Amino acid sequence: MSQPILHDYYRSSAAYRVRIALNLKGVEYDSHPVNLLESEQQSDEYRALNPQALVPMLEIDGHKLTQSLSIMVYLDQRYPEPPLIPPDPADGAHVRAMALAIACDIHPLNNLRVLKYLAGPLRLGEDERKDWYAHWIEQGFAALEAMAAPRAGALLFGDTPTLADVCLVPQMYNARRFNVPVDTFPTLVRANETASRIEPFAAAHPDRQEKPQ
Ligand SMILES: N[C@@H](CCC(=O)N[C@@H](CS)C(=O)NCC(=O)O)C(=O)O
Repeated sequence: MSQPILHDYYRSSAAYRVRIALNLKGVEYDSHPVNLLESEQQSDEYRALNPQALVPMLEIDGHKLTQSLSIMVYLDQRYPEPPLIPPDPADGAHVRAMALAIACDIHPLNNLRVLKYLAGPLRLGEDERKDWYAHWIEQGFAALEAMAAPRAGALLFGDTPTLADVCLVPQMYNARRFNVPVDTFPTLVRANETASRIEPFAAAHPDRQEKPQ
């Protein structure tokens, strides 16, 4: 069976999640960059792979998988060690809630196609778009901080990496890239710093990926 292929973009935070998960599971893969700034995700060829025209997309075990959280659950079932979701049902629900708070309630509002729509049809200027971007991160991180703090350790849930940390690190990268202040979220900052020192997270960082020409 050939190696999995990740359709990837170095600065895509959803793809960054999947890179971290693949690295944590020790799964080697080939990266196929899709240049979002050149709208390669809109091509007929790519839409045939992913009708949503989004990265990531993972070809693995003869399957074509989309949606980063769904891909990570597949990886967790296919490669159970180390688990991304704690086995206790209530602990698992808590970890999934934190991951979903990022992946469903923060990230989609600041996606490239949303920002393009604000700039294009809605004619929002750069300052307004920056406010929009910061607003959803600040509101989402405030809630996540309150969710995480009671059960956090060095990471978002105890001291072992989970799906929640896998989603946090790319979102924190986005926040810092757009100069959104994060100092008021000490649990999130601590978890991000701890996770970023773990090699499977570090190796997935955008600075360590192939950049489009
Ligand atoms: N819910 C999807 C989101 C995927 C997504 O939004 N990908 C972004 C990059 S982070 C993308 O491909 N954007 C292209 C566009 O907006 O046209 C997932 O988790 O996989």
